[in-house]
Amino acid sequence: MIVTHWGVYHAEMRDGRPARLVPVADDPAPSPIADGMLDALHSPARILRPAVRRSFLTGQAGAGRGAEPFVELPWDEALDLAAGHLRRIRDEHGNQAIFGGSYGWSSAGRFHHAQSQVHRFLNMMGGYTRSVQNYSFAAADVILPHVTGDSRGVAKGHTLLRDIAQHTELLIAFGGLPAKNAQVSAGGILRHILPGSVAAAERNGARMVNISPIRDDIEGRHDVDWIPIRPNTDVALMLGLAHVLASEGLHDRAFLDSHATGYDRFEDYLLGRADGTPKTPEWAAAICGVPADSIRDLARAMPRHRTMIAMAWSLQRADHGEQPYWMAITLAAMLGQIGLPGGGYGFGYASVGGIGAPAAAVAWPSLPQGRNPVQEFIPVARIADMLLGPGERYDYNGQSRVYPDIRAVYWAGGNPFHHHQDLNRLRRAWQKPDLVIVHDSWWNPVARHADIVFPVTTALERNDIACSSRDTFIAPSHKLAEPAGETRPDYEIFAALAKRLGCWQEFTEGRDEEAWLRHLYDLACEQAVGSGVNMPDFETFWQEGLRDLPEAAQQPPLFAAYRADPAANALRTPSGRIEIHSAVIEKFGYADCPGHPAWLEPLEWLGSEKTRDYPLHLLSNQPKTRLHSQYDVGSHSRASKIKGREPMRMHPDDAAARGIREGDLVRVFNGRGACLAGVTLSDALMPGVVQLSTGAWFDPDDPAAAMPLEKHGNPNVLTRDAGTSRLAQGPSANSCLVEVEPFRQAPPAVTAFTPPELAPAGPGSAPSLTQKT
Ligand SMILES: Nc1nc2c(c(=O)[nH]1)N[C@H]1C(S)=C(S)[C@@H](COP(=O)(O)OP(=O)(O)OC[C@H]3O[C@@H](n4cnc5c(=O)[nH]c(N)nc54)[C@H](O)[C@@H]3O)O[C@H]1N2
Ligand SMILES: Nc1nc2c(c(=O)[nH]1)N[C@H]1C(S)=C(S)[C@@H](COP(=O)(O)OP(=O)(O)OC[C@H]3O[C@@H](n4cnc5c(=O)[nH]c(N)nc54)[C@H](O)[C@@H]3O)O[C@H]1N2
Ligand SMILES: [Mo]
Repeated sequence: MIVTHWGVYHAEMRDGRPARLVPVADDPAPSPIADGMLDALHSPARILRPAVRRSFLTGQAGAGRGAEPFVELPWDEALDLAAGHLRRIRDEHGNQAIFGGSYGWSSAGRFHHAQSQVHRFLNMMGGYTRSVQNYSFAAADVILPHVTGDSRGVAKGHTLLRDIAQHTELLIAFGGLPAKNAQVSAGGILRHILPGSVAAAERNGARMVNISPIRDDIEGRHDVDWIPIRPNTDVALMLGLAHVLASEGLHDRAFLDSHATGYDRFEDYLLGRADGTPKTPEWAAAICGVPADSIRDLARAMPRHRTMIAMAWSLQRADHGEQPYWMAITLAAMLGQIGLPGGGYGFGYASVGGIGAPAAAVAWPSLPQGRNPVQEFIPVARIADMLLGPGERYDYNGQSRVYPDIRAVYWAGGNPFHHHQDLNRLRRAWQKPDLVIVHDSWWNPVARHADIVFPVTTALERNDIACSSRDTFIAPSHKLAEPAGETRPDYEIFAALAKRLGCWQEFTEGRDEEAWLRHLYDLACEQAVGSGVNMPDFETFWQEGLRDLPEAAQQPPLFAAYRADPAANALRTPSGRIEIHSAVIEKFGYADCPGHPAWLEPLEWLGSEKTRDYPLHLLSNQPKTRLHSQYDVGSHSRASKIKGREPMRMHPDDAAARGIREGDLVRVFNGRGACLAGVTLSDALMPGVVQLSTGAWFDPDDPAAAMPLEKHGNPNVLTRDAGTSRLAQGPSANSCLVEVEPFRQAPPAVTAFTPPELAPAGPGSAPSLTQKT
C-alpha cells in the first residue's frame, strides 16, 4: 500500500517489483495521477549520486547556476563539502544568513515529509530565515484575520459538502468547482468526494452557477449556468450584485447590525456617496463583461434561496487578491445566511480534495521540528525580492520590514523553478547567494540550479505513515522498491550532516527510520485513545494497512456558533464581529488595500491599456495530469503534451485571428519572457483568455541567456513577480497579459527530461574546505 497526495493505492507486484498501482476500493473517484509514478522511478532523469556544480568545485560562486555540468562525488565527500560550507556561512554570517523556507509540497507521509525534515535539521544547527504563508492562499491568510478574526473557511472549518448537497438551493461558484483540483490533498486522501457531492447537490435540485473565464471549471456538468467573466474582475461583479441588494432593500439589515460592523462605510462607497460612482450593475458590466441584466437577475435570486457563495483559491492569487475574499464575505453578510446549513460562504471547496469533508475524531502528530531561534522571516513569495535586495525595506501587514542578507539557500521538497513567478527574474536572484543545496529525486530545474545536489529516494522507496487532517484514515505507506542508485532518504542525509555539525543526537534522538515510525505511531495512538478511538499494535497496523476512523462529533456550518450567539462567541476581530470596514487596515494606509473591500484595477487585465501589446489574459491554473511539477517526467503527464510541449487552451476565434490551428506550436510571450506551448482549441474558454497550466519543467533554449526561449511551456516565465498588495505580499500569478504567435521555425528539442552533463565521481575530487567560494 502506498499513500500519495493524490490517493491511496495497492501495488500489483511482478517479479518483486511494482507493476501497477491500483486505487483502493474505498475511493469513489480515484485519480489517475499515480499512473506515471512507476515509470518515473527509473527514468534517465533520476539523480543517482550526489553531484556538485563544476565551477563550484573550483571556487566560483553564483554565476553559472543552472547552466553548468555537474561532477558526481562519493557521498562522504559531498557531505563533507556541504557541512563545511554550512558551518563557514553560519560562523561568518550567523544562522539568519541561511534561508531554509524550502517551500513546497514534498510527498505524503508524516516522517519523510521533506519540509519537516529540513526545518528540523536547520533548527538543530542553530536556526534559519524562514518563510510564512504559502503560494496557495497567502492573501486570504493575511486579510481574513482582520475580517473574521481567523482564516476559517479557507483551508478548514468549512460547512460540510454534504450539508451543501442537502440544503443549498443556489450554489454560486466563483472559479467553478474543478474536480481536477480536488484530486489532490496535502498528506494524502482516501476518498475523493467532490464529484459525488456536486452530483448530490444537483440531484437535490440545487441551481449551480459557474462564474469563471472557463466553462468546464465544473467538469462534466453541462447543465450548470456559466457566467463567463473577465479574469480578476470578480470584485466589480460582486459590487454590482451588492448594489442591487442594497438599492432594492434585499439585504439583511438585521444580520448586518447584529453580526457585522462597518457596513455603512462600505455602503457609502457602494452607492457612490463616498466617491460619486454608484457601483450599479451597468458600472460592473463595463468592467467584468457580465451583462447588467444577468447581474440583476442573479442578485435578486440570492436572497430568495439558501445561497452558498463558493470561491476558488485562484481568485486571490492575483493583483489585489485580498479584495475578492473580503468582498465575498461582505456579500454573504448582506445576505445574512452565514452560519446556516448550506448558506454563507466557503473558499476552495474544489481547490484541494478534502475541503468540506468530515474531519476525523483524532488529531495526528507530525515530526517535531524543534525551535527556531532566528526571528527573521519573509512572506513566502518575496524570495526573489529578498535575494536581489538585502537591506531593502518592504511593507507587510502593517509592519515595515527589511530583507535579510542571505548567503545560503537550502531546498528540500519544493521546486521554486516551478512555483515562483517571473522565472527569469528568479534566475538572476538565484545567482546571489554563496551556496545553494538541493535535495530532489530528479534532475528537475531546481536541482539543475544548485551547487550541491543530494539524490533522495521517492515515497515508493521508503516506509512511512500517512494521515490527513482532511480525511478520516491512517495508513502505512510501504516501501515497494529498492532505492535507485545511491539515493537516500532526506532523513539520512540530514543525519549525516548533523553528525558533521555536531548535532546528530539532537536531530536523530538516536532513532532510525523504523524507530521513528514506531514512535510517531505511538504518539498517534496516544491521541487516538484520548479521543476514544482504539488502535491496533504497530505490527498489526503495518500488516493490515488502512484504518478508517470515526468522524469528529460536532461539525456545524461555518460560523454557526457565532450566528447563534455573537456575544458569547465573539470573533477575534477588534469589534468581535465581521469587519466590513477595518479601522486597522485603514490605518495601515495602503492604497492597494484600503479600509473596506473595493474594486482596484489590476496592473494587468483585459481592460487595461497594456492589452495593446499583450491582448490575452493568461490563466496558469493547476494541471489536471499531475501535482504541480511532480511526475512531469512520468508517462501520465507526458501523454498530455502536444508535440512534447505543455498544452495551452485557446478560444477558436483568438486562434483564427492569429493563423493558429489545433495542435500548432506557438510562442507565448510578454515583456518578461517567452515560452513554447502546443495549442488545443476550445470554446470552453471565453475569448481573450488562454489557459496554460503550471508544472512543465523549465527548459530554456540557452540556460546562460538573460531571457531565453523556454521550450517546454512553463507559464512562470510570463507571470509577474509582485505581491498581491502591501498587506499580504502574496503571489499574484493570475494577473498576467500575453500575446501568442505561431512558431514556424524548426522546433527546438525538449531537453527538460535529459540530465545535465555529468562527470563521474573520482576520489579526492572535492577541494579543500578552506578554499574560498
Ligand atoms: N503561475 C502559477 N504558479 C504557481 C501557481 C499558480 O497557480 N500559477 N500555484 C502555486 C501554488 S498554489 C503552489 S502550492 C506551488 C507549488 O509548488 P511546489 O510545491 O514547489 O511544487 P512541486 O512540483 O509539488 O514541488 C515539489 C518538489 O519536491 C520534490 N519531492 C517530492 N517528494 C520529496 C521528498 O521526499 N524529498 C525531497 N527532497 N523532495 C521531494 C518533487 O520532486 C518536486 O521537485 O506553485 C505555485 N506556483
Ligand atoms: N490536479 C491538480 N490539482 C491541484 C494541484 C495540482 O497541481 N494539480 N495543486 C493544488 C494546489 S497546491 C492548490 S493551492 C490548489 C489551487 O486551487 P485553485 O486556486 O482553485 O486552482 P486553479 O486551477 O488555479 O483555479 C481554479 C479555476 O479558477 C478560475 N479562475 C482563475 N482566475 C479567475 C478569476 O479571476 N475569476 C474567476 N471567477 N475565476 C478564475 C480558473 O478558470 C481556474 O480553472 O489546487 C490544488 N489541486
Ligand atoms: Mo498551492
